[in-house]
Amino acid sequence: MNNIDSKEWDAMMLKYKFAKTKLEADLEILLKEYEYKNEYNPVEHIKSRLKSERSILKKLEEKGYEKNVENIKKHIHDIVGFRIVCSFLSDVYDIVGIIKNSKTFKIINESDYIANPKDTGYTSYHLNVLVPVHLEEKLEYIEAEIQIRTVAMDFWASLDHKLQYKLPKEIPLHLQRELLECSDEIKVIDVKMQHLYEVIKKYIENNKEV
Ligand code: 0O2
Repeated sequence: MNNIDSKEWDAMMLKYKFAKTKLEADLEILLKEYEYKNEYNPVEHIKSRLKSERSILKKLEEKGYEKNVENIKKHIHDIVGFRIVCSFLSDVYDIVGIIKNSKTFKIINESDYIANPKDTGYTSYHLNVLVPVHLEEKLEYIEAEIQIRTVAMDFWASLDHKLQYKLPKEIPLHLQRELLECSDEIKVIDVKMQHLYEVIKKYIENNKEV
């Protein structure tokens, strides 16, 4: 399936691995600093992964490109993937703000699929960043994708992934519609939880002992 020279493949993947390690450390610093300053941790959990060889080649094929390292670097944007799952809607935008304001990464693309959901009903905020990796002889910028979403969005995306996204064939239209409906219902819950969060915060503020 892969006719790319194995040494060339390993060298490419090693750099993505370095970028993943670097991004992990940088994000941890940014988020811990935020937590310290605000006495609040917006993160429920973080997942990271390196895309498998099979998924990389499948995606390249679907996009219609010839299998070579150059095309992988140019057209596959999520070999290093991070998912930051947070509690409330406002946390998503706060985290996006922290990453965008950081001098550590270069932002090369952003997609607000919360304001503009995908046709499937998928919602999340995507940031594509360049991670600076200091190699022995030079500095290289390696691409990574960070997905930021609430637990509710994550719940929908995980189940959708299982039900639909990875299936080779299109699922029937009425099932697609039901998935879309679930996404809409989840959106309503996210907005309600955000409202509750703000009301509770105000309540605590007003009832603080002086
Ligand atoms: P996996 O297995 O999660 O890694 P790109 O695909 O990046 O070249 P595109 O399509 O504009 O270009 O990228 P996008 O939409 O910003 O990001 C694609 C990723 O978003 C997917 O990666 C999924 O992780 C997620 N995603 C997008 N649409 C859906 C959806 O309808 N349902 C679910 N569950 N996830 C979605 P992969 O590599 O396709 O999959």
